[in-house]
Amino acid sequence: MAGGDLPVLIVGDVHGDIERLFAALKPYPADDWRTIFLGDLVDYGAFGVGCLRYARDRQNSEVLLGNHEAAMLWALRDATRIGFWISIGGQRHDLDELRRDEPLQQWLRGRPALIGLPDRTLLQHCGNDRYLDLVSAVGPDLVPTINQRVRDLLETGGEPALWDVLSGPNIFATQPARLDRWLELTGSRRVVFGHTPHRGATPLRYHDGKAINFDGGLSRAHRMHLRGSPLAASVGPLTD
Ligand SMILES: [Mn+2]
Repeated sequence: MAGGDLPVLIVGDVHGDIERLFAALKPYPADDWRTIFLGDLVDYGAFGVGCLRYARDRQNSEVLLGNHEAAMLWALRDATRIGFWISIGGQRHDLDELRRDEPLQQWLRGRPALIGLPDRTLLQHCGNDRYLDLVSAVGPDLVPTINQRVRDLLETGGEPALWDVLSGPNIFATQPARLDRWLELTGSRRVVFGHTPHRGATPLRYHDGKAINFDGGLSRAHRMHLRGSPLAASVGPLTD
C-alpha cells in the first residue's frame, strides 16, 4: 500500500467535501506520491463515507484516525451517541452507509493514530500530546505501542476513551516545551497534524517548522471554513 520511496503528500481534514478533495489532489497523481490523510474525512460535508472509501482505495495511501471517525464509530456501536455525533456534524446517511459496509468498518477500526516517517517526521490528527494518556508507560516503542492501544480500544468498545484523547485542543503552537518533549519521546524531529483550521494560505509552520498544521479548512461545510480558503492550505507535499 505505502510507497516508501515516493515523495510524501499530506492531506488535512477533508470533512466530507469530496469535490474540493478531488480538486486538491488533481496535481498529485496517486502513483507518484505517498499520500497520507491526517484524519477527519467525515462529518460536516455530505460525502464523508465517500471520502473514506476514496482514501482507502487510493494507491500508496494511508489514513490516520481523527476524532470525527472515533465519534462516528461510537455512534455506530451505541445508538444513544447518534444525537451527539450529529451535533458535531454527523450525516445520518453516512452512518447508514457505514452500517451496511462491514469491511469499511473493519478497515476504519484498524487505522493508526500515529505514523512515523523515515525522515523522523511524525504524522497525527491532533496537534497535541494527549496520545500519551493512552499508555501506562513511555518506552522506546511509543508510536507502535500507542497504535496498538488505539486498535485495542476500537475493537473493545473503547471509543469513549479515544474520543476524550482525540477531541482536545491543538497545543503545539502555544506550548513549545510540550512540543519538544513529545518530539523527544517519539524520537521525532517534527510533527505534522490537522484537527483545527489555521488561517494561512499554505500549511502553517510553528517553531521553525517543528510543528506544521495542514488543516486549512478545506470543507465548505465546516463551521470554520474560510471563504476562499485555498486548496494548498490543506493539501500539499511535505517539504523540508
Ligand atoms: Mn479533528
